[in-house]
Amino acid sequence: MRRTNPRPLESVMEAIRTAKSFALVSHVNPDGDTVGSVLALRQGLLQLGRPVTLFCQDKIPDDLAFLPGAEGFRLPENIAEGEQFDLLMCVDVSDESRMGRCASLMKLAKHTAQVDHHGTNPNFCEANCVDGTATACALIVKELLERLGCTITPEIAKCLYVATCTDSGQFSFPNTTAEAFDAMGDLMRTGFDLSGAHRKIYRERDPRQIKLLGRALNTLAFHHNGQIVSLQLTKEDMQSCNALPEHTDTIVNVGLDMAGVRMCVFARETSVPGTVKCSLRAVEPAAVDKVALAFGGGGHAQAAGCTLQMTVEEAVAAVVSLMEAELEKEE
Ligand SMILES: [Mn+2]
Repeated sequence: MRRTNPRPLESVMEAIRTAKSFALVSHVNPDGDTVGSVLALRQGLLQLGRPVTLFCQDKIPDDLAFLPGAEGFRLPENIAEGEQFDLLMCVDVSDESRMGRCASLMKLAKHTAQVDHHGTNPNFCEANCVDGTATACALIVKELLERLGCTITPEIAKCLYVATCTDSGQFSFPNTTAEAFDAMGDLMRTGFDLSGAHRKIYRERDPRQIKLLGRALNTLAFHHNGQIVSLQLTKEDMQSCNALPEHTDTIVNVGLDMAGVRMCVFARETSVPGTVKCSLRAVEPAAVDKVALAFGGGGHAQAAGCTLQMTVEEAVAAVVSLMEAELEKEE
């Protein structure tokens, strides 16, 4: 561990030392960081010889299911009569509402603690360690486990790697720090299977996703001198690939993977007749949130969405025309 200034983990460590049982909570719509961090923390706490239960209100995504212990997450509703925990720990949960229905577990715990890396966290637990400069919550968990005297096993390393890699855009986002790379060195020394873990999260796709992508790419069209890209799928495309809506999740991003492209819309017919879902993306500083908002949707500057009542062709034309207007504003 190369950090010279340790994080203020004392109150969290004290809460852990005095607890005989733990409940660990991941945030809603769980991502690699909240799942990987909880699973690493679980294995460390098990080394201390005390029972650990995991909770998340939503299903763990399929691409994270290979992480050790991922099958053990419980729904907050599946709590046994009279079940209690000494310490409930929130991991990567930026505020109480991010627990969703798991927030009801707070009152079943004798004490609460958290580790998090969202600077806006209001310190809603009794013991808090929030470091907004940490690349991923996993780096705080790693320091916590080391200071508790736990061994970073290859299985723990795999969880911490997946958490840090996914929250940093494979070590490319501005939140990527030297500490993240130092930590990776420590994790590599455990001998964990880096290539295998990377393949699980970034390469292995459901065949239906690839088939759908192929169909969507057949509709690839350029607008506004190649600065706007559109992609679309019909109900028939979905049915012939036997695909679910979740299999379309990353298609819109492919539209941005070309030089000169600044905005992309991916439009998909839903099972409701005449209803089209649109995903919008932009390359900074271009922004699509106002476009989504104009159609009653919403989101972030570079990732937004909306639902339109028209044909898929009409939806693409409508969104592209507002995208053009956005780009023309700056010209
Ligand atoms: Mn995170």
